[in-house]
Amino acid sequence: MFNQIFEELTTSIISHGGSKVPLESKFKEYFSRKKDAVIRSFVWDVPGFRRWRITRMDVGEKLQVLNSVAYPNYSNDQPIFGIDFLWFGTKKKLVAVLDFQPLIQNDYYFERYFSGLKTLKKHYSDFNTKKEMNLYDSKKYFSPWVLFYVGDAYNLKYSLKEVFLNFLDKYWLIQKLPDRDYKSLSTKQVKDFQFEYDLYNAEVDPAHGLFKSYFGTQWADDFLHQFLFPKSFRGCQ
Ligand code: BLA
Repeated sequence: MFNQIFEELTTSIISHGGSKVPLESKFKEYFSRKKDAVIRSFVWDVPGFRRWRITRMDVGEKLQVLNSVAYPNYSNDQPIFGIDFLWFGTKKKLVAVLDFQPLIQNDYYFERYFSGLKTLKKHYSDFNTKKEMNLYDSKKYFSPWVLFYVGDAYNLKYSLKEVFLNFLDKYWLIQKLPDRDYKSLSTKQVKDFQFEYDLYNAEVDPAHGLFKSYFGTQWADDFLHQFLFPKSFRGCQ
């Protein structure tokens, strides 16, 4: 599950000038003690971004995960790229979340950055899970047009790969928006919001328990604060 999407994302990053950043070995690949789970991560240096990370977790039929977050440079106030795909094979349950994660919730900002995502939201009507988010606050770093699917993977009308590729295309497009008279957030504001994103997510991320159960508390804490959300790490600049 998600192999093709992972390959497509990697290819697209490379075609946008991305190069791989070396990673500490315990974050690059880590096995559970019982060797029934493995988690692999990748970081890319992509023009226009200060960090683009991808994580895959493989627990066989029990669980497959593809998660990716891209933080634009502080000089750019565009939303953070975020996807979270989970496949619980034995339950046949797919959770798929794709969003342009907004730094702020306001119409002026939404008007600039969200026309592409709005179009996808209209088109992919399955990605309209009414279920309230119970772990995250849907007003914090989620847009009103978040593509959110929970359910049987086989009931999806569209292939997840197609949805993903269109989503990715729309995201690349917002990088090329002309300045016109757009009044962006300041570099300092972008930095503050991106830091707060890490702090907030390190607090609420539902993956922490999962990581703990497979990889132990120490590794789970390190992974959460040093890899997934490094600005939540005490001592970071
Ligand atoms: C839900 N994400 C989840 C759940 C898990 C993860 C275990 C609960 C699924 C369930 O039982 O229904 C797992 N999250 C992970 C993993 C990583 C992670 C393994 O960060 C890291 C490798 N989450 C994101 C990003 C988005 C996101 C970038 O990390 C947004 C695009 C969204 N995940 C998201 C949402 C839910 C979720 C909205 C549903 C939570 C809810 O209902 O409140």
